Amino acid sequence: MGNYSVCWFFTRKFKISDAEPPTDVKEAFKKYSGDGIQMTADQLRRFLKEYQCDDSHDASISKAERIVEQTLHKRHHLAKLINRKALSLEDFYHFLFSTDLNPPIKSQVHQDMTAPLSHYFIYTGHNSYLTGNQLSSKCSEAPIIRALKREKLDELPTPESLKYRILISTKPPKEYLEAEEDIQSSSGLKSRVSDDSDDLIAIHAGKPKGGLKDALKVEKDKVRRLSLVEQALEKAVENHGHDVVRFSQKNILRIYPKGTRITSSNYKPLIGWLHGAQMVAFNMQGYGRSLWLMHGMFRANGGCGYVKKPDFLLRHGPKDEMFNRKAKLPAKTSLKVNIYMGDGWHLDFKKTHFDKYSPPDFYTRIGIAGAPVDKKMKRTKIKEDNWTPVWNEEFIFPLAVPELALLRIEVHVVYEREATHLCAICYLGSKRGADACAS
Ligand SMILES: [Ca+2]
Repeated sequence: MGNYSVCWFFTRKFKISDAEPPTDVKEAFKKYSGDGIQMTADQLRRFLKEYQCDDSHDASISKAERIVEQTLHKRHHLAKLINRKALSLEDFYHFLFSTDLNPPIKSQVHQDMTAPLSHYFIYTGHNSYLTGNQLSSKCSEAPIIRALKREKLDELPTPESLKYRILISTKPPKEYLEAEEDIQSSSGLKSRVSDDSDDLIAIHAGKPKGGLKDALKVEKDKVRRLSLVEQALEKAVENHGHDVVRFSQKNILRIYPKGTRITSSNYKPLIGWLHGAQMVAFNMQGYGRSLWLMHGMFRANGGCGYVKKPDFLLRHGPKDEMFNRKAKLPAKTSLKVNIYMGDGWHLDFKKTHFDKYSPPDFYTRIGIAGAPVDKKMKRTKIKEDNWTPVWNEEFIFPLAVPELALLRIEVHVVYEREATHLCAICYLGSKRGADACAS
């Protein structure tokens, strides 16, 4: 990592320095360890509860003991031989960096899963059987299996009642249509048990007859699923935003990528979510910022494939007012984020990957994807020639619609090769998510 050749006879030397823990980490260690030398399991438990706001049932002494043990085991291969049951500052710093032991968002379902399906955003793939682009790539079940492994794809009437089932959004099979023993339920949902005892559940897919306004009509005692291509949604929200939100309160609205996205690229998902669209269908085999937002969003609720829609999308005002994404709402809260440093990239990339003659120059872009009033991107300073950049910069984002705000963190290098981005995105739609990201 230290020497870079400039010419065949000349090399540039760069000091290799291990970044030390940020001041905030040192101060927290000092505060909770008491003596500033070792942090016991009980002291770590207090840190988790008070500082990390870990209010889960498992913020207990046994959890803290397990963390101490695992951290020591990871850092010191002979942990069993060292008779120590407490963390040093370095151990503590290592724990904070660990995505296994200190994940930014817990992989735990914590939202109510018993409301009707229309109350949820649902992780939805589009042409997920394609392995690459939309025209010439091969069909395979592998991308679907991969997508299912990434997030479970189950669905209908409540997520809870559909546990362990897979719902595929498609035209019903012929045998299903021919079957006479369909049971029409009062909600308009059809269900039938097929021979191999897999439940088939279908929602009537309403093809828009007449204008868009007609298609968005909410019918009494009947739920429908309406599919709109991305441009149709854009048009619909410009002219009938109010109707779109109302439709999606009771019915299922699916948005899908336009046909010209032959490279399996994706559209911006927020316009759909801000109008309550449950199924913002994506080319999961694609790549890029929109897909990162999609994955960030669905990490919110344990990666189960469902995220509860915020209440304001499910209700209307006394004069039938609906949520209006363009409204200039006042900030409800603000999010403070400290960007301390980056580490570990030298393990993933060759030392000349970004720049032949010197270590990379990293900077971070940070911001919010969400309602137009909250949307913002800022950036840190560029840290030149350092594989372990230390930024120590603070950012504050006022949020008017925190329920639908996603925190975007992207690390860039100034001399990019093949547009390499290193990225992390997480969702702030729940208190738990916001705490995790803010801490
Ligand atoms: Ca450089």
